[in-house]
Amino acid sequence: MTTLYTADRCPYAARARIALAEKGLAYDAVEIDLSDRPAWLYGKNPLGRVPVYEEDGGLVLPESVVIMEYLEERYPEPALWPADPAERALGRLLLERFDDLLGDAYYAVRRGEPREQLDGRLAELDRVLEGRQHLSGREYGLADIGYVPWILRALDRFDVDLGPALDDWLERLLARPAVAAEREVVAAL
Ligand SMILES: N[C@@H](CCC(=O)N[C@@H](CS)C(=O)NCC(=O)O)C(=O)O
Repeated sequence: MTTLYTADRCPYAARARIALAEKGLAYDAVEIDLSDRPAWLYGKNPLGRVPVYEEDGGLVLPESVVIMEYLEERYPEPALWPADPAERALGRLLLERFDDLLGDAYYAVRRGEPREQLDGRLAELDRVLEGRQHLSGREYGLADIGYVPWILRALDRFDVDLGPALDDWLERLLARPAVAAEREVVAAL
């Protein structure tokens, strides 16, 4: 059996949860108390962070993007990268620049800083989505999964306003059971 060391409140772990659900893969979820982490977690990830994905055969993978990419290569169906190489590249660019495009602004609000920068980032994402259905283009995929955990949490915690294109994108994503399940996780935090 596969194991995911995870935490409900962790949006990085949510990326792995959503990707696993989209692939229809069963796994044992081991919830980690991030305020009192077990020492053995550092044996699986020297940084002591979740998510960590582990297979019976011995493969141990930290880092949410690495886990998502591995799942995509190991279990190609259903595909979570678009067929078009340019759209894939665009999706990877969005994951690569996640901190600049959303993450840093989100965590600034978590630290109690004003929401202005986060509102600006959300407006940028709204503009990106004006011209496309999904973050990397025409098809749903890892770029969407890479961003939606923070959008769900920003709505729940900071009551942010989403522009119309971002709002439509979220509606499309929430029609997917894997993303709807993550909204339930957030609602129960
Ligand atoms: N780059 C990592 C970030 C993971 C991360 O920061 N996880 C947080 C919880 S959301 C954590 O474990 N924090 C504990 C720590 O940083 O010590 C990834 O993408 O998986």
